[in-house]
Amino acid sequence: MIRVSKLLSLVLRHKPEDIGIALDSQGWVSVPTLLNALAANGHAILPEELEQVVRENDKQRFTIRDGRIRANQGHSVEVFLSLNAATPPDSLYHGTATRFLTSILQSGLQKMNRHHVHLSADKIMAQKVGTRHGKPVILKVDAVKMSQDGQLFFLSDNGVWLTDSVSPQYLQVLSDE
Ligand code: HQG
Repeated sequence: MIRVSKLLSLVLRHKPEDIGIALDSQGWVSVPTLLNALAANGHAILPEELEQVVRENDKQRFTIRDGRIRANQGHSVEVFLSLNAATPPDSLYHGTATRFLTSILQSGLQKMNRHHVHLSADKIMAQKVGTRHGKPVILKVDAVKMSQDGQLFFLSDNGVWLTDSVSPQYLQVLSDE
């Protein structure tokens, strides 16, 4: 399951060309096209298996709708997800690795290879995201101040808060509690 999920992340967010598919401008590809391409590349899975992976994915990373599938966020390829701007909670969190701190506190959170900076409403999720990169540290983001200053936030279909960048003045390093 995790193997299929990782493969879906790869082809639906980053490298559709690796299995010879193209995503439409909003990131969708038809389910039969995807399944045929996966099979042709040595990863044959049944439609039911795909549906199960999507349904049971721990972070609800994908959506199947009207016979098509797409990733809900996290792309590096150009896609327009038509996200709606939304009002965030007062504080959001970003987990990163301690070795990135100096740079982040100097130049703010940048989207790096993705389309947005990814933020979460809860610290535990931020901790997990940070751990992916090394020794984790959590940054608290003053989302209410950012909104007041006119910066837009978007909420992905799977509950990830997205924004363009976060300047250092909105960041606070949380000490271990
Ligand atoms: C860091 C996963 C130096 C940033 C997660 C992060 C998330 C800077 C890394 C989603 C920086 C980028 C996204 C700066 C940012 N200087 N480093 N100025 N600004 N960084 O993977 O947020 O499992 O692109 O702190 O759960 O870690 O894929 O972003 O450490 O939701 O669904 O640059 O990916 O979801 O790393 O993770 P990433 P992320 P999935």
